[in-house]
Amino acid sequence: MKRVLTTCPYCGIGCMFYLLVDGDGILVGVEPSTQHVVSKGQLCVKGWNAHHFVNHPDRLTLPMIRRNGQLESTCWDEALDLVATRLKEIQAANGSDSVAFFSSAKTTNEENYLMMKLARAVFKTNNVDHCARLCHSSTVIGLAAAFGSGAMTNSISCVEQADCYLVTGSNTTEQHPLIGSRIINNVVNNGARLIVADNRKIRLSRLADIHVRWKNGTDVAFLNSVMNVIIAEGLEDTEFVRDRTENYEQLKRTVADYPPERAAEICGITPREIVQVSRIFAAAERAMIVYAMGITQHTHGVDNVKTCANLAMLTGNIGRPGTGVNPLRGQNNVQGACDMGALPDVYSGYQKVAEPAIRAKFKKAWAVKYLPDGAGHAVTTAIDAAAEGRLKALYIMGENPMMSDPDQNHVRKAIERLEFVVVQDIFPTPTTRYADIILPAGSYAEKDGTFTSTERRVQRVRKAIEPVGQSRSDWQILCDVAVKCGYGGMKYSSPEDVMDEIAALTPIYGGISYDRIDRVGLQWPCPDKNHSGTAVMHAGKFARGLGMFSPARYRPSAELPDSRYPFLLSTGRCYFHFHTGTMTRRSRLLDREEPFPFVEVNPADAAELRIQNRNWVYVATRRAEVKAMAHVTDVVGKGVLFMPFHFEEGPANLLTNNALDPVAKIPEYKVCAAKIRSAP
Ligand SMILES: Nc1nc2c(c(=O)[nH]1)N[C@H]1C(S)=C(S)[C@@H](COP(=O)(O)OP(=O)(O)OC[C@H]3O[C@@H](n4cnc5c(=O)[nH]c(N)nc54)[C@H](O)[C@@H]3O)O[C@H]1N2
Ligand SMILES: Nc1nc2c(c(=O)[nH]1)N[C@H]1C(S)=C(S)[C@@H](COP(=O)(O)OP(=O)(O)OC[C@H]3O[C@@H](n4cnc5c(=O)[nH]c(N)nc54)[C@H](O)[C@@H]3O)O[C@H]1N2
Ligand code: SF4
Ligand SMILES: [Mo]
Repeated sequence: MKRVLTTCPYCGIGCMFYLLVDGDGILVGVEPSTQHVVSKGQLCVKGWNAHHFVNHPDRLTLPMIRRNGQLESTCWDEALDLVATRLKEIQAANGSDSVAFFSSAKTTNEENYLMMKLARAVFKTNNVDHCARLCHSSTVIGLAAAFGSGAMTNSISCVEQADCYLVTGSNTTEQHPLIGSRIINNVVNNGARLIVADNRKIRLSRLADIHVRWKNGTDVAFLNSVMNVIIAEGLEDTEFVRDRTENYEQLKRTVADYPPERAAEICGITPREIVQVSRIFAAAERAMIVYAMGITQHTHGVDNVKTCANLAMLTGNIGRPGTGVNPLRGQNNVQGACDMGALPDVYSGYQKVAEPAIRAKFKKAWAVKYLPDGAGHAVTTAIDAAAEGRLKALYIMGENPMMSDPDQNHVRKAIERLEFVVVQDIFPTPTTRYADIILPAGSYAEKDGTFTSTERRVQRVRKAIEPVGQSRSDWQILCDVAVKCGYGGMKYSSPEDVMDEIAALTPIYGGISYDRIDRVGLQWPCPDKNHSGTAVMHAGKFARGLGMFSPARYRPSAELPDSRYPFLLSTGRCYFHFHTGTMTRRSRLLDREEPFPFVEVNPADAAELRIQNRNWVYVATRRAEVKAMAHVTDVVGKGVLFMPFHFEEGPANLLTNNALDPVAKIPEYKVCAAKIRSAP
């Protein structure tokens, strides 16, 4: 039996494990790494099952081309030729920005770097983005404004050193299990204080000192009010505010408008709860804010993030172990996809496309005469542009927008209107159905590369088996396309070559190389080969110099319940499935645990509507109606419905609203108006 050390392909925690390969080259299991800094011999249920989907019979094994409306298998040469010629033709006819690229937080750093290089160097467009748009784009923008860097400020090991947590909009034990278990241990064993702010009774709320069940979408009012109390009671960290921040007067003025009585009314809680949270949080020596999608996926997502940053700075909880503002990044390599510049306005390392000196550096390195300077389309605005006929072609690698983007009918119309769609995936998906060409990719188990985890740790991914069928690694496919386009600057002998180029061009990755991260990954910023990486950011000095207080005012969500649609529908995830289910629903043991699309309904609402547990129901919004199984449970508050978006046969994203945050362009997945009735 061969044991190959690699990194989990599911969540951003980045556990490393061994893939077990038998004598016939078949994956037979997973064994946790006892040496790994984060997993320490543990994995969650998805990690334990991460080998199952790889050899599933549904794997895409041959390139496919659409002929007379039907997808037919073909050879690589024809498929790659057609990708190159059609994209070039469309561009020649409609201009560079008529083509867009969706990169992938499932794929490696090297592959994300290559896709953004293909878009920029070969196709001369900044239309490149990925699912971070749907996830932490508010964080990238909000924390960059406050601190000068959009990443998690601290490390996973720091979680054990906090003496108080504010967990808000993060279902930590289900979505980031190995961070959730660290919080539980510290609360149970060491008496750390725990504040949970979430409408749902998540697992952590059972252990919380206080669980605040405010109305979804009212975080700015709540946190402003918490800061109002802290200032009123003189609990702020005066020294930190004086020495390390700017714009405090502005913050003070803004939060003065949020006394607890007013905020409590907006949030649907009591003023007393606000005062309690303020005192617990401010009293802590090391208080840590942990947040995820409940904060970011709103039309005021950036405001939510800035408000979290304000609270951390006001109380001096940043730049030390056990503190910080910690956005838990979701996908295995979403941190890396952002770091690699699979974003419409930056190259790798957040180097701005708008800056002439940066463009000059990349022009020289990539041996091209021209690189575009204007920001390109985001995932969400690309879909809107396609719907309006402004975008003509889309190259999608490792994303499933038909199921993950908001308002599925809108997405379908947009994709149908495109002249040419390339989809590069490991499985058939609702998105491949609309492809003109499907390129079969190798999974994480079939290639070398790196993923960057939520704590900015760059770790190795290693090839354990040969690619299934004729599938090829994404990095090879992208290079092949570039060659077919006549570009000579994307010929590499291995992903390691690509990482050397990344390190040379990307200051925060300057010291990363495969030999240095052979066993243990390094945390960026790691500027040179002698630097040992950075566990805690902003110690002594923020990345931007002084921390910037960026006060925000409460703005209601775009679509609120009314008499016709009286429920607030919130969407998200469950423990056993991952996103659009392409991998977990093909893992027998995982799908068995949660086999049906479901909606959580509060018992009081269910009684009124005569809905019983496990009844089938219809959930409807202004956009569509979806059938799902009712889970009658007080996990959700009265008037709130919660649906995960994992199920193709009951897709939550038929229902969601594609209203966007004006700056981050992130959709409001967490709030829309809905109604529910029994299915006959
Ligand atoms: N098992 C599993 N794990 C995953 C994933 C998966 O699909 N499955 N996906 C990964 C990815 S990419 C991501 S981004 C993360 C997401 O991880 P999380 O963000 O933790 O997951 P969600 O279920 O989207 O939402 C979390 C919580 O936000 C709360 N919430 C909703 N609205 C609000 C609000 O207005 N304010 C506040 N304070 N809270 C609110 C919800 O009640 C919910 O409990 O998980 C990662 N891990
Ligand atoms: N309603 C609602 N919608 C949401 C959210 C929500 O909370 N509510 N959350 C949003 C968030 S946070 C996120 S991150 C997005 C996720 O949105 P997506 O990224 O679109 O969802 P995934 O299912 O992770 O899609 C990844 C695709 O990559 C494929 N894949 C896996 N490995 C590889 C590989 O090595 N190579 C290639 N080429 N393909 C591969 C998988 O088969 C799958 O089709 O969803 C968003 N959508
Ligand atoms: S916690 Fe995340 S990285 Fe670790 S095994 Fe589970 S899904 Fe994989
Ligand atoms: Mo995400």
